[in-house]
Amino acid sequence: HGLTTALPTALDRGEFFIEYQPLVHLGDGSVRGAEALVRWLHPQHGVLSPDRFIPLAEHTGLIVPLGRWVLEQSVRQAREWRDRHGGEALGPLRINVNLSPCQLTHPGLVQDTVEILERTGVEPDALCLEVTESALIGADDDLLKPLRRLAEMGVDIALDDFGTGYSNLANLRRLPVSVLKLDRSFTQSMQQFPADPVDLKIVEGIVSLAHSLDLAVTVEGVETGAQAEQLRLLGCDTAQGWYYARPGPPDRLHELALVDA
Ligand code: G
Ligand code: G
Ligand code: MN
Ligand code: NA
Repeated sequence: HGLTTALPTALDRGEFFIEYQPLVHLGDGSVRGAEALVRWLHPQHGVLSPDRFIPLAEHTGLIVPLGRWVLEQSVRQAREWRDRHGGEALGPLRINVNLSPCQLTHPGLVQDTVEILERTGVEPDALCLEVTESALIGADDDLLKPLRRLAEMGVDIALDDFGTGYSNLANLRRLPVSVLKLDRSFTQSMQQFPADPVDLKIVEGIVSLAHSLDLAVTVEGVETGAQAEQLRLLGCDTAQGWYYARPGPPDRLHELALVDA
């Protein structure tokens, strides 16, 4: 239908834009970075969420140039935050960018990323690439090679939506990941305080395993202070969700970060 025909030219027309959702340190509440979330300002339909067009972009192959554009814009934005905000005490604000499985298999991924970091003067360790757990299930060495290269350079790799698929915990050891992003469903089960004892045990187990493998744990979808407190007590490191801020324009992130600087 309409979206399919409009998508190929949307990038050239400048119809995509990026919102940023803060990543907050659970220990001290400080803003440490943000996840980049792409939107499409469609001339007829208004703002479309990625769920509406990312699958289409993957299907048509546009995801490769679109993903490269998102990466470049987001890393430029991180550079701008660093220039304006400094962040000597906590380190520069970090930027998380989602990678679709098609980008993983595209041969230009490593070189594109290196070039973008060089052009912008952003350190690799200020960048985190998010890959879904399902994209890496059964991944062979060829698929993991580019991620390993990036990880060796200092880029963080996060396993997104962790815990939703058939998590193969033993498999974690061979993946070049340094962050687990715990799926929103775990946060939702922390609605009451105290939360369901079985869910508490599961999250406790995941956190303990992650930390023993030197992985940081980020939780998604935090909507209440009670959830944040529960997840902090369980040892989670970083949180993201409407309780802190909805995805928004880049200047808002800058303001949020300055408040507690
Ligand atoms: O904020 P929200 O509704 O917008 O995001 C919905 C989904 O879209 C999330 O699962 C997120 O991972 C995905 N997404 C957002 N931005 C990008 C992007 O730039 N590339 C890819 N591949 N996925 C994205
Ligand atoms: O990459 P990923 O699938 O995790 O993208 C995050 C998605 O979750 C986006 O659609 C974002 O808008 C949404 N989101 C972010 N914070 C919250 C929250 O606190 N509650 C809910 N229900 N959704 C959220
Ligand atoms: Mn994500
Ligand atoms: Na997610």
